[in-house]
Amino acid sequence: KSIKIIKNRSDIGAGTRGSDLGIDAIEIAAINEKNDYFNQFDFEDLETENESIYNKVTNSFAKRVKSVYEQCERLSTSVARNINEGNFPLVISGDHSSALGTISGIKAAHPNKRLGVVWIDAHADIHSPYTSPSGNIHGMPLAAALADDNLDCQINEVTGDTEKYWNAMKNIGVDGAKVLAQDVVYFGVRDTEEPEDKQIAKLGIKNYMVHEVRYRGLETCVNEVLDTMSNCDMIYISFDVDSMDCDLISYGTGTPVPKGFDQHEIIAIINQLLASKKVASVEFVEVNPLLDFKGNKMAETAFEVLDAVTKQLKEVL
Ligand code: DIR
Ligand code: MN
Ligand code: MN
Ligand code: MN
Repeated sequence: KSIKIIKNRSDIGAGTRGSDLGIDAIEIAAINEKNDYFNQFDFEDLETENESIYNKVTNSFAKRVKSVYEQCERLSTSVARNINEGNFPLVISGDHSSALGTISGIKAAHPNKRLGVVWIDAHADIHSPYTSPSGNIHGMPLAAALADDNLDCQINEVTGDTEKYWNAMKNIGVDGAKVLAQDVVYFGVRDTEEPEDKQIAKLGIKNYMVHEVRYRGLETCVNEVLDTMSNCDMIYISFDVDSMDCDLISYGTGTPVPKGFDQHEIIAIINQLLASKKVASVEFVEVNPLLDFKGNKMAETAFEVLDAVTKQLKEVL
């Protein structure tokens, strides 16, 4: 298998612009340390519709939902095609709404295989338009992948195009749920809203918090994850850079949160998961260089992770 980089330059699911520039910021980080990483692999640069639509907010409970839906479709199609061609899709995206596209593409390529999802993030991203306080779809990809709207906690009245395109999102790649709640685990979630807390408790999704990973040992925790996912045929890893500690690393992301992981912990988590040889795709999201007051520090750190993870990938593919 060979690695295929998929560049998905879209920021329309976030509340702040600029995560679409994260891909270039990561490339520049590589170039500045004279690492020719981005010349080593084939890549695809997905089409986007960022500029024309960003300021037209018409669906306030799921902002820009038609375009997010279309972008997830593009990514899903690319991921599915690459998997079918025998490539390993290494996805670099802007905002995290993209994760629905990647997950959908994996399932489209292997509809009968069971998928586990490891979500490394400060946020749970399990809102639906019915519960979202912000209407930003980067807070919703996991709910779409689970095809669960959490109507028990409904606060918004969702109608018209918002409802139509949200329902369409749940059917990208394959119809309905792409993953079971029992096959999802979080790492580092520490900034949630109440409807998310209730949903996580109801669905019984395990969250390996930063302090738990440190006191129990990272290897023990990841082994436990692989154990609970022993019935999964494949695993998808979603790495939101805000899972890292904003004070320690950088504020170069849309919603920075303190008290997160450092980059070495992230590398260790991902590389131990990769060693299982079950990982079908890894995705990097939410680097926003426009918000980085330490220069390009977030992208440099994301590249440090990308480079280390790629070395492990080359070993296991
Ligand atoms: C918040 C922030 N939970 C929301 N979410 C995310 O707007 O739904 N930030 N995903 O990265
Ligand atoms: Mn996220
Ligand atoms: Mn996040
Ligand atoms: Mn939040």
